[in-house]
Amino acid sequence: MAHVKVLFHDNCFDGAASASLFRRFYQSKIDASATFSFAGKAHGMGNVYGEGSFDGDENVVVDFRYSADPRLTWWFDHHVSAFPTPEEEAHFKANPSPHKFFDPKARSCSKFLADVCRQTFGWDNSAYAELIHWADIIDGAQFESPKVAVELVEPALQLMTWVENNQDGKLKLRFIDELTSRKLSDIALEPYVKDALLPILERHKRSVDIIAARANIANDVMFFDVADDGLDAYNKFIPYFLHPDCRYVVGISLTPTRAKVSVGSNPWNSAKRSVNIAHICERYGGGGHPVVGAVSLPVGQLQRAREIGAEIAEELRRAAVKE
Ligand SMILES: [Mn+2]
Repeated sequence: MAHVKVLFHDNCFDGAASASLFRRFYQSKIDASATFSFAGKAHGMGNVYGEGSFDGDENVVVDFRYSADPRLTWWFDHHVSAFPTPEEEAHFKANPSPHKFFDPKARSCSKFLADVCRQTFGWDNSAYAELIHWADIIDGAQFESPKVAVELVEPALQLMTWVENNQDGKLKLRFIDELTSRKLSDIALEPYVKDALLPILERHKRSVDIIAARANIANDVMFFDVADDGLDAYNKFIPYFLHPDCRYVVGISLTPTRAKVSVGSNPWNSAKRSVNIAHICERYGGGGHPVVGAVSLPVGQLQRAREIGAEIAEELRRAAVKE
């Protein structure tokens, strides 16, 4: 019996949905008897695929960066910074595989994977239409308004918030399983989600107040530093909810494992942008998408993260003035 190891973007709705969809696809079109294991991956500097990452008969990466490791057999990603080095990009181009797919224009890995597997392998994924729809809205930041994204009334948005905060490995697996076996509104009512969300939503409300207090706005760019506030995760749409007119946002935060510079552009501001945030972040060892990205540093380098954040905010302010 083949064992399929799936590595996915951790603490991300699109990552969990992609992992869940891949399993259903594989069971339905490749091997119904395969066994599966899952491991979440977080962005970081250097080689993120350590020893033991690719220990399955099939090793699959979804919604996360490429690896030239010959043991990688399936790959789906849409991150602009999917190739941390030119060598990896060259490797991908020189080694075309019928099981490795990359589209930096795709809004979500979930919809990309679902579309590719339908077109290429004849996979009927109509049973998962609700999940694919919401993963695409969430990862593509296609919410109607910042209010919808911050008030979190929709079950899918509650699940997005839960997955971004959940650190329980067993529940990650349960969640990945349920995403493609139950309705999103039913999962959102499960005690493991509902009970965990209560304090998270409380903290969410508090984080709106903290970010409001820390916001520093100039030239339509908002800069905020919550590293001293114990706010390690927050809804990335809060800045646009608070200041709908701002074009770019740079935030500094401190998690137990990293000092983080988050960079974003306002999805509800349609004026043309002259910068590519992924490229800006790449200059500092980070990455992401043209419209949102991040730079992660070790916890001990918070001061450096603050300097990088200030530099990026300055660069965005210069760009915003001209736009
Ligand atoms: Mn994604």
